Amino acid sequence: MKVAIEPQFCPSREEIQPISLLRPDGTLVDGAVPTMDDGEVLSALRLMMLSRAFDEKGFSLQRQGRLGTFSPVRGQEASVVGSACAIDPSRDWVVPQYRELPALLRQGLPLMDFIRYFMGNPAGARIPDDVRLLPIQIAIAAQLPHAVGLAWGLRLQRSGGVVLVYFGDGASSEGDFHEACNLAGVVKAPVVFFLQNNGWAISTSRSRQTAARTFAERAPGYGFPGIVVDGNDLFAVHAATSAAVERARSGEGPTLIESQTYRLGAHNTADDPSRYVTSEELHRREPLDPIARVQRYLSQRGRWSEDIAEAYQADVRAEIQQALDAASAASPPAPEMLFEDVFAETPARLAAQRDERLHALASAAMEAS
Ligand SMILES: Cc1ncc(C[n+]2csc(CCOP(=O)(O)OP(=O)(O)O)c2C)c(N)n1
Repeated sequence: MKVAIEPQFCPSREEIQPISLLRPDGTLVDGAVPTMDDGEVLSALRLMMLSRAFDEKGFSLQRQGRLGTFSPVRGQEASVVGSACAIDPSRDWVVPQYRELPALLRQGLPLMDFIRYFMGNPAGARIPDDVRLLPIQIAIAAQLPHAVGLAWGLRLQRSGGVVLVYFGDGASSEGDFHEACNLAGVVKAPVVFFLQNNGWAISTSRSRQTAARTFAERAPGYGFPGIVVDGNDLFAVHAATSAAVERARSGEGPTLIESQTYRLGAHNTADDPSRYVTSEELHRREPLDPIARVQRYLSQRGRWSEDIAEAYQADVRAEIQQALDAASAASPPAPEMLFEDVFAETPARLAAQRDERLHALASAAMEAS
């Protein structure tokens, strides 16, 4: 007799609707109750506006040669800020990729340090001891195994801390993503995998990244839940991340959140998106701007007006200028700083390289004088 072989696990064709609480017009979805009060929404909005203003300033500084290549957050502010506001910086950690400035600031990193980092000053790479943050990671997905190791360690120490790790849709195609998810599921690491699906990995579109309907549905294969959330909706992101943090803190293990957002600009200051994004597509996406959505919500509650918007704008610009002035006034990096802050104790071979370099610089200075 012939046995019919039917696979038990098949990709489903069913449409997945992302979790959404706040509509683009600023009204709440029926029955939705925000997990943030007005005061919290206003501080989240300020952080989103600061991030947007920094993107603009940073682009012009990069063009003047005062800042290195950096990746703007533009379009993803609700995704980054909504998630970052769901953790407790006094015990939880952020493990970033490279497009999460407001999450770094919320953890307590001084903006001046971020600027110094992008000015090429190693002093800016030194994270203050009381700031629970790992360094910016440029090697795609390499931060994911680190995040799981950190989370597992926090669990073994019974610290109650949770790790929020950021990465992109492109990063999810790397082997590190699989290894990290697999281990996290096995040891029930208290980690929230926060995948920002911004439509692009530089010029590779989301449709070229995976044949799966969503990125989040990979999670059950590792033994933990996945959530798809409207990443331009501050409240949905905050609520979903809060639930995942709660789950991790109570010992139930990881969650994979796919935040469906959109990169409203260039990949970084070296990119020209007009070569691969049509202006029609950008035009279609502009109304989804996460900042305008929160402002509409607050206006409807009588908590936002043009005057308040102007005051916030002036305030964030002043904060950025102050940090920029401080970073520019700080002493330029000394040559030996290149060799510092990598190892707790400098290995002999590195010390030898440092001494050789300093000796060469001193000889060159003597010859020039
Ligand atoms: C291991 C590795 N491979 C390739 C690159 C080059 N690279 C830099 S950014 C990027 C795209 C990453 O896309 P995604 O993970 O979706 O994040 P996004 O930049 O969209 O936030 C690539 C391939 C890299 N930095 N590291």
